[in-house]
Parts: sequence; structure tokens; C-alpha cells
Amino acid sequence: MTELTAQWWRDAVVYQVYPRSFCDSDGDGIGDLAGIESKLDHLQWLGVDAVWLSPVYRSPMADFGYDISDHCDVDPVFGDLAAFDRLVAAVHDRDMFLVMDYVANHTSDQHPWFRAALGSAESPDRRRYIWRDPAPDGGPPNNWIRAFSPEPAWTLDESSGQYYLHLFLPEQPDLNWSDPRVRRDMGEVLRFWMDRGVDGFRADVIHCIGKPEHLEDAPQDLAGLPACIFDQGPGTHECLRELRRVIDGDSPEEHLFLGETAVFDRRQQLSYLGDGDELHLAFNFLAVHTRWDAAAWRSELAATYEAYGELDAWPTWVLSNHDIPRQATRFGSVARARAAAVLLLTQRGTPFLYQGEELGLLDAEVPPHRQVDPGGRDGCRAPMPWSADERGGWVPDMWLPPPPSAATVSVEAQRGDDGSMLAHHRRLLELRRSLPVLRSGDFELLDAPEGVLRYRRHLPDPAAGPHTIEVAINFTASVARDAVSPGEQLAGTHHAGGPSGISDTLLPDEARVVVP
Ligand code: ISL
Repeated sequence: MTELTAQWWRDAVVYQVYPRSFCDSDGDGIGDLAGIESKLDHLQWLGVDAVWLSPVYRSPMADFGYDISDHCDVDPVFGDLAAFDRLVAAVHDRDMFLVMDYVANHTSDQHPWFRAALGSAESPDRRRYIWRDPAPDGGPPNNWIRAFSPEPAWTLDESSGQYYLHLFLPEQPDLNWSDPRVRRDMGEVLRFWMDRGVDGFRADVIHCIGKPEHLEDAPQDLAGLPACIFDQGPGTHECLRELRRVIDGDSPEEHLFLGETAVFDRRQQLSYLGDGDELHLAFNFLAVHTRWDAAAWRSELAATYEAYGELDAWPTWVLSNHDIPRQATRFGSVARARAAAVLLLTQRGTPFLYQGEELGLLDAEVPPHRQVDPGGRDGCRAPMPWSADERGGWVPDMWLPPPPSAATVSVEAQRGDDGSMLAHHRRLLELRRSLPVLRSGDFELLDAPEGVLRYRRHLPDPAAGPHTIEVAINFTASVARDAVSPGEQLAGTHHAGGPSGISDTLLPDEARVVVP
């Protein structure tokens, strides 16, 4: 049974489950909570410590769950509250933690709050959302653009003659966090799920929740960009501090407050950690968008560790999620994704794996008639292949087509194969769990030939295991000499481990973890 320990996330690797695409227990072509529960033994075998669930709340699914119509219920497509409670208990039975998505910036337009707000400027619920009169020409109140398509972030409510703000789809109206009832009720949502046992929250686009009182036009240099990346000013920080107090409750540092800070300015990203009184962790999307290039990664790692080090803050590392092309697709090959797993799982900070990453999945090619996501993100959301058949064990009318090569790139095909991507991940996770130096050791970049990234992790006084670990990654398609210290190899892309790493040469796409 999981004992809540202060700041458990600092020692954890978190696995993201996208529930629609994880495991379908009832054969309707859509994954569900009972399906997730049935695969927990597999996740435990893999060696992850926590599961983050993308939204399972009741939702009309305009944005596949990121549009919530009831914050205190489970959508019937996924199960019910009893199934949720069983899942929480089953996760805890395996000494893992469960993190839930928390969508605070907006609700569904079908949420009772928005239904009540619509149409009447007099309704007390009106203030839960953000309304403005039209511009003098009758158009939207400012020049903000919504996500997913270059259209205004405003929709006219004809019956009241006012526009409402939505940084995402028109079906996702933005909440007004300057309304005390929104703050109170959204705090209650956190308590509701903590009372059911969840161990933390991944807070969706949480940097957007505060809004400046005067919603002025975006400056020229930002005008064409979606408004969801803007810094919304001090209001957000005030809200984050308030939410953190709710999450801390009487047992500070036991429940994770992780923010999807989808911004591309490092200082802005770090600002949401406050003085240790806002988010515990902020996703580092600058790393997600770093291309497969040794010099680019060298500067990304240096900048992240420097900025986080100055604040004594704990970084996060993530390479993929349900919004972006998978790294095997993005970086151009499974061999690179295999090296990227070494990069990800040997960092200081909390690493996140997205379901299927451990198999080296490629994005599915989704033909136009099967495309369902308004943001064009179907490819990376293709259902997880469990068995070695062309649909990966899913029924014929699965909600999205399978990823390519499900017959070979599946859990069944890889589980017994010691050379597989799955076995590679399992070894890296086991290594991270067994070596304190990999979790909490210092990080230092080392000189390396062009195209190679080389770094050292060091722990002055480890509780167990070696004090110093060296990692070297060849980003190129050529052999790299003088690229790694000879020493005992603990893990790698090309050799499972053992005393093989005596040479200083890396093969193309090779990554190695050694005791120098
Ligand atoms: O998906 C993106 C671009 O295609 C991102 O800009 C994304 O919209 C952004 O990272 C916010 O994502 C989160 O909130 C969205 C939801 O659609 C995403 O799935 C979620 O991860 C709105 O709730």
C-alpha cells in the first residue's frame, strides 16, 4: 500500500496514460478505467512509479475530455466513480501513485455553469466566464487567436450580444478566476479527488488561468500566435498560490501539483514555481521542442540545469505526450528514440513517459475520413498495441486506427525479447531505481566530439552504488571515437549491460551508461 511520502515525485518516473487509447475492457473500441486497472501489473513490471491519467471526467468530448461538463463524475465511456475508486486502490496496492488531470482554465460549453451563464447577463453564473462587449465594429473584443486554428478566441452569444473568451475551442469557454465562486468551486474539485485518494494533479494549461482585467490586444510580435502561450500576469500566480494551499491541506508536499506550463520562455516557465509556493513541478516544453542534435541538447540541458539550479528547483523531463508527434516519428527513427530513452531516463529531475514510448511507437497515419481531433493530434493518440496482431488486440471499430506495425511493435511481441525497446526501457527504469546517483546526483556536461553529447552524474555520498556515472550519446549516423570513458557498462542502446563497454567508441545512434 502506497505510503504518502513528502515530495515522492522527486524519486519517481511518471507514466502518462491516455485513457481512450490505453486498454479497452468492454470491446467498444475505446479504452476505459477497468482496462487501465487490468494493465497495472504490466506497468509495475515495467518499473514506473506513478500513473498520470489524462481526463476521465464527464465530457461531451469536443476535445476528448479536456472539455469537462461535470468535474465530480467519470464519463460513462470510461466507467464510473466505483471503477475509479477500484483503480486508485489497485494503483496503491502496487505501491504506485495516481496523478489526475485537472482542467482549470476552461469547462465544456455543456457544463451547467456555462448553460446558466448563457443568454442572461443577469445570471449570477455569468461571472464564472469571461464576457466582453463587441469592438466598435461589432467584431471580437480583442485580437487574441484561439488554439488549433487561426481564428478569434471569442464567440458571440447572440442572445446577450456579448462575446465569451475561449483560448481553445468555442466549446471550451474560459473560466473567470477572478470570480470567488470559481476559485471556491474549483478548489472543491481538488478536494473531491484527493478525498478519493489521488496523489496529485497535472494541471492543464495552468499558466492561463489568471487573466488581466483589461484584455488588451496582443502586441504585434505576438499577434498571430495562440493566446494560450501568453503570460497572463500576476493573477495566475495568486491563483496558483491559493490552489497550492488547497493541495497541501494539512499534509504539505504529499500531493503533487504539476503544471502543464506550455510556454516557450524559460523564465516564464520557472515563474510558475513561485517561491516554492506555487507549482511543485512545471513541464519543460523547451526540451520537448529540442531537435535531435547534440549541440541543441547540450545547450538545452545547460540552460535548464543552470536556471533550475539557481532557484534550487526540481526539473521535469518529457519527450512526448498526447499533443505532439512521438519521438520515433519526430526524431526520424526508432534507433534515435532508443538513444533518446537513455537521455530521458538519466537526467536529474522527474522524467515522464507517454504510453507507447516504451515500445518505440510511431505515430499512426490517420486517413482524412478517420481524423477526429480538432487539433490534428490523432497520430500520437493511436491505441496502444498489446497483442501481436494488426490491431494490437483492439476490436475492429477501434476509435482511431492502430499505429504502424502493431504486429511487431506491441507489448506481446516485445515482452519476451531482451533486445526490444520495451526491455531497454525496463532496464533503464530498473537502473534509475537502484542507483541514487541517477535520481539525485549532480549533472555536469563533459567535452565530447562533434555530434556526441556526454555528461556525468555525481553523488558525493551515495547511499548505495557508484558515485559517478557517465552517459554518452551519439546523435549521428557515423562512428564516434574518443566519445566515452572506458568502464563498466550499466545500460546502453546496443548492449544490455555487463562488462562490455571497454572501448571509447560509439556506434551510430549508440548511447551508453558507464561507470568510468
Ligand atoms: O496541442 C497543442 C498544439 O497542437 C498545444 O498547443 C496544446 O494545445 C497545449 O499544449 C495545451 O494542451 C492541453 O490543453 C488543451 C488540450 O487540447 C490538450 O490536449 C492539453 O494537453 C486544452 O485543454
